[in-house]
Amino acid sequence: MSMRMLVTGGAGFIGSNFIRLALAEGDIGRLVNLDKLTYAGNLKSLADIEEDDRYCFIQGDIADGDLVEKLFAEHGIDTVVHFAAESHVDRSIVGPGEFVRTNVVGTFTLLDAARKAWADGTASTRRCRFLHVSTDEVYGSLGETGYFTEQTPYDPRSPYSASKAGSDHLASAWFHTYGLPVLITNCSNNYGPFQFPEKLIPLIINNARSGKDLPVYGDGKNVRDWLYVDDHCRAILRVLAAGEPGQTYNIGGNSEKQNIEVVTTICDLLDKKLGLLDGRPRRELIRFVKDRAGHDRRYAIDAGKIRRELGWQPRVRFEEGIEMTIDWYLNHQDWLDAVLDGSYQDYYRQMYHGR
Ligand code: NAD
Ligand code: TDX
Repeated sequence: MSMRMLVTGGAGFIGSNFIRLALAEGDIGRLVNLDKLTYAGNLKSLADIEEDDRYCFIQGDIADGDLVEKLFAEHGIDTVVHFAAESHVDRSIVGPGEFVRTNVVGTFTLLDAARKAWADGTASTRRCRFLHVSTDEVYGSLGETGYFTEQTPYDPRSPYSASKAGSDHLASAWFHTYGLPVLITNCSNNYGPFQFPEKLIPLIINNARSGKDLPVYGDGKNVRDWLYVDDHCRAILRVLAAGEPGQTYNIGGNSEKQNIEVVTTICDLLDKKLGLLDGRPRRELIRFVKDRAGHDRRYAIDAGKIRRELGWQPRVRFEEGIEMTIDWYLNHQDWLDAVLDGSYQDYYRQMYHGR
């Protein structure tokens, strides 16, 4: 039977990539996208699918219980893919309240609406799934060696990761206590088309293209494990199709890089594609700035479980993915202009002023 799916946060980076893939390749009868359209959400990211008969968009807040319950009933939802969140670590340091509200209270509201909706017998007649999308940041920070597995104890360090850890525990509790068919995925840093240019990769592409400073926090040697967004979305479809409720699946890109390597790679590729900037290499724009408070040193995922049990592994190597991403941003200046409105420019000035 085709899925009747509620996607939350579908106007954001990963959610919009997921909706596009799910409509193209998933068995979808209905897909409702519930998104508040914060600064991070933009319907321009979904312009090519908005006419699809199976798709509808609802602007609203995941913490609005009445709205969420109405959506379950009206659309006969049997599958939830929960992306909606405040997602940027730097913002969580300056304003943690919204992270607790959306990530913790919002997740609770959705879990409870699913529990009520599926307790009416839906789950006995249809296959129901609640997939909670989370992050490797809940596991804390690694030293030079080792990997996060599904057994790694939680040790969140930022208000963002603490709020995600809280939401993961709620999701897990709704499985154990109420039998809600919950699946949790914890993935590493995503990159690719439609990522808001406050995150490292699109920020550096955007600034380096036009000759602005490139802020690198601390010594630039923090390590992230980069996952191409399409690979992540394919993993989510796979977990929905074959994952076991109550289980957690780690999803990683097998592409560990120091931040400084990522930044210099982008500079060199842009020099090659666009030519030098006034005769100078873009690496000269790099500025080492004050470190992020509580900056996790290294993240790296052991994605062995999802590979062994569900047959998923990443297809895109970082070298290919970063080139595709740069080309996408160079060809979508209209999208960048649309998402970078005045409020973001103010935030950016505030963040970097005096660093
Ligand atoms: P994003 O910031 O690009 O998008 C978040 C979306 O959620 C936006 O469209 C926003 O409008 C919406 N939203 C925010 N608050 C809302 C609310 N209260 N009600 C309804 N909608 C709301 O985020 P992303 O990078 O696409 O991340 C999606 C999910 O994946 C998040 O849960 C994040 O924690 C997780 N994740 C992201 C990454 C990454 O590298 N981007 C890595 C691991 C996990
Ligand atoms: O200007 C910058 N300079 C810089 O050196 C920015 C924005 C970041 N950095 C560093 C900090 C990190 O070590 O680059 C690394 C990546 O930073 P972000 O893009 O902010 O991502 P990160 O903090 O690692 O978190 C991301 O991956 C995990 C997402 O934002 C989270 O939502 C996800 O859970």
